[in-house]
Amino acid sequence: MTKLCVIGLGYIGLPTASMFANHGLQVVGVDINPHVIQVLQEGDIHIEEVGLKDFVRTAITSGNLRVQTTPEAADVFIIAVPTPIKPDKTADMRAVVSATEAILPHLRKGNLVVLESTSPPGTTQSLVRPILERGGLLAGKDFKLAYSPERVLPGQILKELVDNARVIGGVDAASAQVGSDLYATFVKGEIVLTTAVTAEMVKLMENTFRDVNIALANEFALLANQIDVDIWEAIQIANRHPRVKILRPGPGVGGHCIAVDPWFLVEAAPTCTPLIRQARIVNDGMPNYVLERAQRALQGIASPVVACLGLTYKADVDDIRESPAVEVLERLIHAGLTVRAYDPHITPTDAIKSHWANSIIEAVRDADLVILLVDHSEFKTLHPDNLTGMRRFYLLDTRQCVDSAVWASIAGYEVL
Ligand code: SAJ
Repeated sequence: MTKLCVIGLGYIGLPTASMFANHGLQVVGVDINPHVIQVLQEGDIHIEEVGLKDFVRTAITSGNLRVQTTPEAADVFIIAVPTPIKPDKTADMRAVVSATEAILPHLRKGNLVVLESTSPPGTTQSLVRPILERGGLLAGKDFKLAYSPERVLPGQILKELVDNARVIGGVDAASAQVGSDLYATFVKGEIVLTTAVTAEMVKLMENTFRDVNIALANEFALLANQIDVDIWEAIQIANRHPRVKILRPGPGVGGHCIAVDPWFLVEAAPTCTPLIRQARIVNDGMPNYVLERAQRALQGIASPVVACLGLTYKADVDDIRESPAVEVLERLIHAGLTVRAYDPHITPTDAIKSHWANSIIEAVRDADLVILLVDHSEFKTLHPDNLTGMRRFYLLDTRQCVDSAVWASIAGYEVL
């Protein structure tokens, strides 16, 4: 029986640890946050993800998954800790460093260490490897070392963990092979073997591809607004071309991945990445554009009240990290407007509490403008009749969320 130690029990580590456990492996899940461990031990989870609560509970009650705050000896160590971005747009690798250092006292001959955290190219070889070799064991010779990025979509993690193709990059071919054998425990998609640095680059390229394409859609939206074209209709028609697939414009790109990862490529080679940098700038500019559109819609209104519907970074998740919707909210407040916000997927943080409404009705009461910032399922059926109590009827839909067939003829409805 292989014993695993998974360091980091967040959006990736927790499903991964549970997945291995539910496939019969002995797993120790480690998180430095005692609150996370307590919540898990009480049979709950600290994040929202479809089907995850029952999945984790099954893993824990089977006895195959134990959770604790420190690592212990195991055959395999998986590092799945956050790699956020610093204010200067370079990667903050402190969690990877401390997770690797925490493994070091337990590292034995024959172990496999896999880094899953999204990381700048070269991290496995140049950052993780030297730390692990401090104890005298050599990567490739005494223990195996590989990089295998997670590529799952929040909202579909349990499905994509199994079905997606998986890339495993080793510091040598044997490390990649042992890593592949491990993930074959549950991965049904193709498992592709390569070098560690290629696997790191692949992960960053995927998210950068999406970021650049969303930036193009956003730029089209700005342009369409200036020349009075309905961007959604234009995209729909353009996408009938067999080789065109324009993504969806919106209030910006959020989440812990796509808004962050392209910067790791810019950091690696600033002079060859102007397009990647510019795409980030375009997407980061969208919350301000939403503010401008809101101000335009509110022109001439004294002491306007704005209702924001949706604060998460995208639909049907509870994650507000890097959320453009939160940034729009902050900008509206900063601009001196009275703002109320509602999101059915979150409990308000302290920063948001004073602007919080407990329902759509409460949020829109006496408002002069409603801005739809996230296309949550709950908002898709929003009907003009639900917006009763507004002082002035006006909806700005930044996500093409509501049914435009119902709304198009209604005065006071506009899309991004
Ligand atoms: N967005 C748009 N327009 C679109 C698509 C997305 O504005 O057409 C916005 C979303 O609203 C959101 C942001 O982009 O704010 C990112 O959302 P997303 O659904 O594109 O991606 P994430 O961040 O939830 O997950 C991505 C995925 N990467 C790719 O699709 C290439 C996922 O597979 C990765 O595993 C994940 O990043 C990650 O962890 O890196």
